[in-house]
Amino acid sequence: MMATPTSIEPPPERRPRRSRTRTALALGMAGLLASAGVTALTGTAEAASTLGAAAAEKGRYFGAAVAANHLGEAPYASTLNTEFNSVTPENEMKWDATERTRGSFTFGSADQIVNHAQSRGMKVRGHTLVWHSQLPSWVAGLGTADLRSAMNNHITQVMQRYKGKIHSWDVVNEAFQDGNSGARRSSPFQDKLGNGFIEEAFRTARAADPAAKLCYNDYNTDGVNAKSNAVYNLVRDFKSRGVPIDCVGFQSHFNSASPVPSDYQANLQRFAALGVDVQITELDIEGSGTAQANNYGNVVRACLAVSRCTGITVWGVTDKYSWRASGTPLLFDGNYAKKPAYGAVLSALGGSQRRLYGDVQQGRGVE
Ligand code: 9MR
Repeated sequence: MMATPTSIEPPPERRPRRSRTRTALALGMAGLLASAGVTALTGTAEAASTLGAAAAEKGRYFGAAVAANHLGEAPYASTLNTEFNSVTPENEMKWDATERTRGSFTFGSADQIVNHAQSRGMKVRGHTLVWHSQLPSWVAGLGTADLRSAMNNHITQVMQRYKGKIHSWDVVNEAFQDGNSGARRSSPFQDKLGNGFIEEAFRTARAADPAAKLCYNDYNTDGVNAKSNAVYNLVRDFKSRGVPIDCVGFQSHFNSASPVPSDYQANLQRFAALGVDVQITELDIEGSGTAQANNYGNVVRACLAVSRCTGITVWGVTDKYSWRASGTPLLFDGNYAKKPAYGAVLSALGGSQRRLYGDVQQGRGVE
């Protein structure tokens, strides 16, 4: 069977519409080829060949955390631009980046990422407004009344800067303790403003940018446990009292000590049943090869099985710049080559990798 090399095809948007007869013939042929182990043929409806496009066909986004200072690296930018349709600034929107000195806001690096994304039609997740970490020391030094007004001002200024440009905001990040207590974590906000600080932050956030989805985001909440129960109770309480909250972010940082929980999907589902979207916000899974690929595939399938799981963000583009690079937890290796995990994610999303003409000549399969 001759196959036209994909590389000479125009992109889908410039291809003429096919007649119904041709499509039917092509589909019939695709069936025959599928039974011969060939996944697709030029001339059939093509599976999406990038993470973003495949996720979009499932009504989801597929994003990556990005760092402004890597955008000038050609393979970094081209991998980002080709594969992802959402970005999260990895550090650039945090308090220490945006308001290092009280009342003096700096948005240069965050602007760079937002502009990069907007000019390419990518969504932006805002990360993060109220968090105990990466917090300039002046915040911890404030008294209660000043801290309240500083928190609300910070939320308002940062959100208004990007009003209308942010799909979802991590309004409050990591407010609960690890372990079995289900208690709040000590932070300047918790210690001085008390339990009500989360509600106050969300109310302020809703007023600052009513179009943005407002998320609570945390780690070690990926399965059913004391910490996720505490978050669940918070969200249930907010929904019952009309406190604005639209989504819960599950960071999903996994490794052998903290594997993908067997009740991951069930946990996502129970939150969704409260009437919020769920998002996988910082996914990375340490490991390599088939084991890593299988874990990634399972995470993606869990999200797709939950209708309110609206998107997945991996916490970086390449292993090279991961916050835990030695664990090689991402989808592209340090040379931007696609790892087995990439293939598992793409295939779980219903996509398929495009083969080049050289692959056809060498019998590696065709499209
Ligand atoms: O990936 C981020 C890394 O570059 C920073 O040094 C670190 C500082 O705390 O934050 C990392 O991102 C964290 C995210 O903002 C919140 N969840 C945990 C992430 C990994 O530590």
